[in-house]
Amino acid sequence: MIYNEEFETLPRPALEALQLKRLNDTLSRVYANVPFYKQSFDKAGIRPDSVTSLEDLQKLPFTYKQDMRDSYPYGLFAAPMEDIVRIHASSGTTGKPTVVGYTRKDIEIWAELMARSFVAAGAHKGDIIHNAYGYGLFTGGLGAHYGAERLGASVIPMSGGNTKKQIMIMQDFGSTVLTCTPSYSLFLAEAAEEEGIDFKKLKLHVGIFGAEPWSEAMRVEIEAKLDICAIDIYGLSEIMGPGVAIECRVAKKGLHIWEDHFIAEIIDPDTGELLPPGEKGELVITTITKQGIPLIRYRTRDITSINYEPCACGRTHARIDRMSGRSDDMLIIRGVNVFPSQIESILMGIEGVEPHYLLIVDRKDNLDTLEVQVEVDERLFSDEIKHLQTLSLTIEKAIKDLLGITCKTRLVEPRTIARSEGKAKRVIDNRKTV
Ligand code: DLL
Repeated sequence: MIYNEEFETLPRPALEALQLKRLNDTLSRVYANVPFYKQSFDKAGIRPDSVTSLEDLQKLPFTYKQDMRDSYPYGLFAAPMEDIVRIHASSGTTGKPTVVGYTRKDIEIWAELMARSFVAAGAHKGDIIHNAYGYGLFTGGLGAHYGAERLGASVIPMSGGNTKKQIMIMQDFGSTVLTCTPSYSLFLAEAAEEEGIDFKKLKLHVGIFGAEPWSEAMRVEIEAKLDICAIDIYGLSEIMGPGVAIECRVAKKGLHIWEDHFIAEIIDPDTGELLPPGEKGELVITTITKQGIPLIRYRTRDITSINYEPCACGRTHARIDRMSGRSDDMLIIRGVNVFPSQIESILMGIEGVEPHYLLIVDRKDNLDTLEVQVEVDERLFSDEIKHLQTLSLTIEKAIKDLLGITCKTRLVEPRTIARSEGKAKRVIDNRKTV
């Protein structure tokens, strides 16, 4: 089944012509309405009307997460605030989040692209969609919610957490589709087992999992434990939220990126050069229909490759490979984006803490864990133990308050953490991904 047969199966020449037209409209709009883009195009000597082919896109400068941070909160918006009907945000490299705004039309397009994504994953109107992505500033919850309603399915707005209740609802309400992070799906399965509930007896037939990296091995495990088909969905708040790309259930080989709304390029992250199909590099996305905050050549930092071969499902939109990592140091811990520098600035603001630390990320019982090892002032070690305990709690609370993640701290004596002569190794990530 295909949700929007006309657009999802457009022959490539027509699709590319549509992309060029929409690109030109977007370029004119950002040039006229966003001072940042006017300046950056002027600096590069480019006028919007000098872009006459999709190849010309390569002449345009990139947009970075830093540019969004520099224009915090609304500086890159291309529509007036009275036309913005929704605001979402995700973590940036400082305490300030990256802010995005949607016009009514943006929300409608997002709902349609999520509805397309649900159908590509094998969901349909009669499904009961159990949505355990978080509702709030994070785009996961509301993105999936609007898409499920657009499809005409029954959506259960569970949001994250409250695991026992999730299982009860899934069982009693007869949920047929599960949407959450892949790690949470395994956690749900284990929690169900502890409750003596056989997950395989639930009515679920498909899970639509994303927001964090996961591997093919993890898919095999999820499919076996939950007895469902596990589909990979990709997205990022800067570009829209969930539903930028999704695997189709028919081929389950690569994620179709909705090319009538986004132009994808794969570049060498070091040189910025365009790479040919099949080669791994950084995904760069240009939005071509967004009104609230259109982005030109946005550096996602996600590493993948692109494939334009026809797909067995009949969709003509290119497929990107499962994300195999990031070209920056962003970590995703229980779905929350975290930069080591954020933890560093929290630590450095706490009395008695030395500037040497190590973050150890692991996955236990299918949930991400974070241990923060940090050196503390020598005098604290000769002090009473309760002072160390208080300091640990202070650090854990500050990280929870500012970043929203739970961690364990391990205070160590000065000179315990290995020093490095080059780049300091701040993170040990023991989670298995690809
Ligand atoms: O995670 C949007 C989303 C919600 C996607 C629900 C899918 C499902 P952000 O919080 O802005 O948005 O984080 C975006 O998460 O740049 C990737 O590094 C990572 N990511 C998202 N989906 C996947 C995936 C949402 N399927 C960042 N595989 C992105 C690997 C993913 N990484």
